[in-house]
Amino acid sequence: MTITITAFERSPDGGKGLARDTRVRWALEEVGQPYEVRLVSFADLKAPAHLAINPFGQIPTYEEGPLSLFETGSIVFHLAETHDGLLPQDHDARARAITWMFAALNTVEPPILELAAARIQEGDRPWTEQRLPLVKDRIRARLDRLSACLGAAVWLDGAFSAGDLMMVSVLLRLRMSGILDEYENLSAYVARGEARPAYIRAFAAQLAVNAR
Ligand code: GTB
Repeated sequence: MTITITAFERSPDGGKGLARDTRVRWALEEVGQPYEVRLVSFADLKAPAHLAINPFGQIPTYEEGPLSLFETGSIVFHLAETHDGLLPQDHDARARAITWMFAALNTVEPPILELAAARIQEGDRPWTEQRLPLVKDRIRARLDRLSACLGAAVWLDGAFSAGDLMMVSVLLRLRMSGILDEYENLSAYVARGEARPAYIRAFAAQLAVNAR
């Protein structure tokens, strides 16, 4: 069955790969599944046809025959469960890899999203100058622990998994801030993720859309 995902017809990042369709593209490439992309405008996102697939009017979405999904975490988890390559077979190792997916989305990403909001949506507020250092320190509190946990390991728990795919994707959003450079092992971890052939293909595919 054909897999169709949605992505911005023009991503605000101009092709840096930060919009979340890149995470889904990466997972699809890791498991070797071909896919089609329906490009949507910001107006399309809030139109009834798209709201029927994602009630929040966002990308990415995933359609495969009668199955229609939204939420990047759920889509990547679905791909990892239905194909080999993104989750270990061993029951406990699988549970730990899934835990890292949740940790990426629920524990590490929220302060990173706060920083983006503080800069982009709230950048002109009089309190932004005072707020930014606080938000950055909340990110560092997470990265301090993540860095300690990763140590000198290649991936978070043995072989590369959907947990690493999600964690690397989340950390990539920090690159412009310079905070990632404060953590040598996390910078190297992200670079290893970006060097994976599946990531390179996913990045190139989204860039091809946004560089037009
Ligand atoms: N929890 C949802 C998920 O994980 O799928 C969040 C999805 C989401 O935030 N989608 C964003 C969206 O559709 C695009 S990815 N926004 C439009 C809207 O809400 O109306 C977030 C994003 C967008 C742009 C950049 N960028 O340009 O750097 C980075 C990340």
